This record gives sequence, C-alpha cells and structure tokens, in this order.
Amino acid sequence: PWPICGSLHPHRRHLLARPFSRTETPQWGDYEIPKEFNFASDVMDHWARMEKEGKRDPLIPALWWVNDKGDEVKWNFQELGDLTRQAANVLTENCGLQRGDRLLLILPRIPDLWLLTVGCIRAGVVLLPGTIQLTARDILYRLQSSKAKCIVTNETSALAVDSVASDCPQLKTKLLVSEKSLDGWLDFKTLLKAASVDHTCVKTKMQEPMTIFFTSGTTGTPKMVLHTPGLALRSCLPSTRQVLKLTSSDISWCLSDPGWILSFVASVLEPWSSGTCSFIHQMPQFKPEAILKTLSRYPITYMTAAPSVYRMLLQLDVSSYKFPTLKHAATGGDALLPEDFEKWKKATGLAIHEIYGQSETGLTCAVPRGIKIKKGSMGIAIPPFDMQIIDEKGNTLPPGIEGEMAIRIKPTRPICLFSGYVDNPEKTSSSERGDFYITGDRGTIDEDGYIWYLGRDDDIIKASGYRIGPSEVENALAEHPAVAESAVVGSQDPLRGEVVKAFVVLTPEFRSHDPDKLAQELQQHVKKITAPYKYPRKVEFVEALPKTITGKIKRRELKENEKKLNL
Ligand code: BCO
Repeated sequence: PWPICGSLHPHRRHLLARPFSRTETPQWGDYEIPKEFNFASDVMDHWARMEKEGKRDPLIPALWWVNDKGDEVKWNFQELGDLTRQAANVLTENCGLQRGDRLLLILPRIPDLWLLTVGCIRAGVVLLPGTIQLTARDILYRLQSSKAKCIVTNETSALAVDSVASDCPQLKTKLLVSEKSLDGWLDFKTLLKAASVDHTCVKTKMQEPMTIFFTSGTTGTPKMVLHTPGLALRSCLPSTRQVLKLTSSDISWCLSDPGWILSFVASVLEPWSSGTCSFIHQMPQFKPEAILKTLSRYPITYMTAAPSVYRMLLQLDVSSYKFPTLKHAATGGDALLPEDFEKWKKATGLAIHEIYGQSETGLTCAVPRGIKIKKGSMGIAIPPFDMQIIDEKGNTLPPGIEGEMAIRIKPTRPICLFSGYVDNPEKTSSSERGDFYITGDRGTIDEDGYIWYLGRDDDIIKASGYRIGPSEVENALAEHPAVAESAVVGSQDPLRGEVVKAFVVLTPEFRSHDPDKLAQELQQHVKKITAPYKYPRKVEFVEALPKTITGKIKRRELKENEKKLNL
C-alpha cells in the first residue's frame, strides 16, 4: 500500500493512493531473441493498449516534465504514442529521412527530446544523442564523422551548427525545436502539430543500428559506439527487470544529461519497459537545493544520478527535507564512495544502489533491489552479461586477484553489448581479448560474484561521472599560444571523484605572465574549444613533462604523483 501524503497537491494525490497493475510488462525470456524488435511498437504501444484496456492507469503520466517556471507537461502512453508517431512523420516526410539515416540530437531536457527519441525508433532513424555542452567544433566533428543527414537542436546550438554546416555536405536537414523560427531551419513544433498521427512503425531487425553514442577514448577524438535494438530489448528481460523492479505505479527520475547512455537507459528504456512514469525536471543550471525540493514536492519513487550529484546534495542538510514517496536511489557513471552511501542512508533512510555500465555496454553490473549490499562494490553482473576479471592473456582470474573487468563474448556475444565502433574495426578488435570484451576498468571479483572497481586501466579520466579523454583536452590546450606542450591526467577530488588536471609547459613569451590569470585564461579557452565539462579544473605550470626515451609523455607517472599528493 502506498503512503498518502497530506502535503501533496490534491491533483497529485491519486498518484500515491492507487496502486495499479504491475505485471503486464512485455516480456521475453532471458535467452529468447526475437528476429525483430522495435521499442516503440513492442513496448510503448503495448502500454498504450494496457491503458485502453484498463490495465494501466492512464492518469499516471508516462512522461512528466516540469521546469523552474512552473510549466508542466504530462503525457500518458496513448498520448505519447500519437505524438511520437507524429514526430516520426516529421522525420520521414518533412526531413526526408529514411530507415538507417543518422540524426544528431542536441537538446536540453525538454519534452520534445523524448518525442524525437521515440520518433527516431519508430522510423528506424539512427539516433545520435549529444550533450548541450557541445561546442561548434564538437558538433562539426560529430556531423562529419557520423555523416548525419539531420541535426535537431534549439536556438542556442543552432548558431554553432550554422557556423560549421557548410563543412558538412552530407547534412541535408536542420530541424529547430524552439518557439522562434530561424532561416534555413525547419520548425519542429509547427510541423509536429500538422503531422498525421498515423504511422507504420518500422519492423527493426535485431542487427540493425538503433543508436550511436560518442564516447571518449585515451587517444584521438571520441569514438562512435553502435547499438542495435538489443540494448532496448534487454530492458524487457526478466533478469534486467529484477534489478530496478520498477512498476507501472512508479515515478522514476534520472538526472543524467540526455547526451549520455545513462539517460537513454534510465529515462527511456528502463522506465518505459515497466510502464513507469519517467519524470524530468529541466533546470537551467545544476542546483542541489532545487533537486531536494523537487524530491520533496513530487511523488517521485525512484531516482538515478551520478555519485557526484549525491555528493553535492549531501553538502546540504538533506535530513531537513522529507521525501515522502522516494523508496529507491540508484547511482551510475562513477564509483560511489562508502562514506557517501552512509551519509545518504543516515539522512534519508535509503541505501544507494550502484549501477555500472559504459556507453559500450549499458547496464552491466548492479546491486539489484533486495540483494545484500556490500559497500564499495558495484554489485553483480546482470545477465546476459557474464563479467569476469581477466589477465593480460585473457585468462579468467580467481576471486580476490586484481585484473581487467571483461565481458564474455564467446561463444555468444550478448545482444545488448555494442556492435562495434563505427568505421573503426581496429579499435573494435583492440577492445577484445580472447573470449572477452575488455572494459578498460580494473577490479576484482569476490566469492559471491560481487565486482569491486579499482580504477581505469588506461589514461581516461572519470570526472563527475563523465568519461574524458586526455588528448581531447591536450589538443584544445595546444591551440593556445601560451602552451608549448601539456599533459592531462585525473586528479583526486572530494566532490567530483576526479577532476581534469593539466600540466602545462609555457612558451617563452608567456613565462613571465601572472600564473593565476593565465590558468583562468586557459580554462576559459578549453571551455570555448570543446564541451566545457572537460575543462581542466586544476592547472599546474611545469618546466618540463616526464617522458620516456622515445619522447612519450609519462601520464601515468603524473597521475601516480597526484595520487600521492592527494593522500
Ligand atoms: O564548474 P564550472 O562552473 O566552472 O563549470 C561548469 C559549467 O558552469 C560550465 N559550462 C556549462 N555549460 C557552459 C559552461 N561554460 C561555458 N559555456 C557553456 N555553455 O562548464 C562546467 C561543466 O561542468 P559540469 O557539467 O560538471 O557542471 P556542474 O554544474 O558542476 O554539474 C555537476 C554535475 C554532477 C550535475 C555534472 O557533473 C553531471 O551531470 N555529472 C554526471 C554525468 C553523467 O550523467 N554521467 C553518466 C554518463 S553515462 C555512463 O557513465 C554509463 C553508465 C551506465
């Protein structure tokens, strides 16, 4: 039975008071792989039918969106069905997109983003999500490397797109989501209103591309991680559903930016597979107080956020807030510190359940609801993944021995694992060793199958839940006249886990400059060149960088020194 919350606005009380059907989820067996699967027709339309048949309460929204100005949007599955069919028609009829064409989607957390996400799936258009922090140069790289035929964005990023579009000959359509209109851009809101609600959903084959996520590597530019509908089917499998145990009465809030796989999984696939309401709060900036107020004010039952978000919330007096409906908290994107687990539990009475995954793997390990929590462990592998710890030859290691965290891909590659890095067979094959896909993370496994994360095996930086490639930051720094050379590593940080730290050797003409001002100038410079979340929060000027005899920068040495300094 649900608690009745007296302080809740009367029109929301029904959401707490009425438990509804929890068992009508579309289900496949754990090892059953259909030939075709489309999340829109097989899952979203299933729930719309459940509403019509009285098996899901249509008054519980499927998407509940709010912002700071008091605006609110609530759509149930039937409404989402019509709107996403209209969105699919806009993509195919107005934008001229065909099955298999690629679309780059860069939008803040506005309802249209979810319409376009499902619209792409309905039409078989391959979705490439991007964070709104992307700069013109990031957008250019993504458009050129993906050969996307369409970009969808708001008026802020439209200017950046227009500054690079002439260098992207394959880009055919620019779709604007805004109250305003812009020359050269189609107007999504107007087209959506005029579009037909009739649309025949594509019957997507299991091997067809569905989404591509850009992810940072140790070297070079971000790589394109290709997923098939297997990623979405996975959310319907019985073993996956045991992890979150969401029901059609739940209201689930994922705070991750829509550019990341965490948001795709936790604000689209997981909630909607279970008929759960996906709650979204669009905030102009990240404000911990606003998050706590939202958790107290709305009947949210389930939240997912990166560990740094919990850490930032815990800097406030969390126990002075009441979260009358919250019954489950999850975290992913980075390792959760045991002390943050304790503090959150003390303040709210709730444990934080860890989820581990990557752009390549989606939900990989987790602490499912109801299993014993071992603080500091990211939980157990979730089928169909078999996660093992392996050595450099690809042999599995026994409990307690440190090695690389790896997913078994032979004899059967799990359907929900990425299919490869687009146009990059070398990188794809270098991510495999023997019978395994190697995650690049190090860890141990214990006798009960719990995985204990120990850190990255390479130079990738995990800061605030972001995966940051050092070379992307070094390349941005190299464009500043003050920088002769630089090396970028992760440096421990109490709030963000790690932050980006740049060791910079200055060019002679800048050596006499004020170091503090110069550091700030370099930080601003990086924010302009590439997505600002990557900027070096720490800058240290050095005479020289440690190098091997062949001239390769020893990032590892710098990282180790940082660790010792921060102990
Ligand atoms: O801290 P600063 O103010 O110096 O800089 C911030 C922003 O102010 C700034 N910025 C943002 N937009 C800008 C801009 N500057 C100039 N122009 C713009 N247009 O850049 C910095 C961005 O840093 P941030 O994003 O870390 O910001 P913030 O406000 O500190 O946010 C804190 C967090 C915790 C909310 C944020 O870091 C966050 O959302 N982290 C979680 C990331 C996440 O969701 N990861 C999951 C990835 S998927 C995955 O791992 C697979 C798991 C299954």
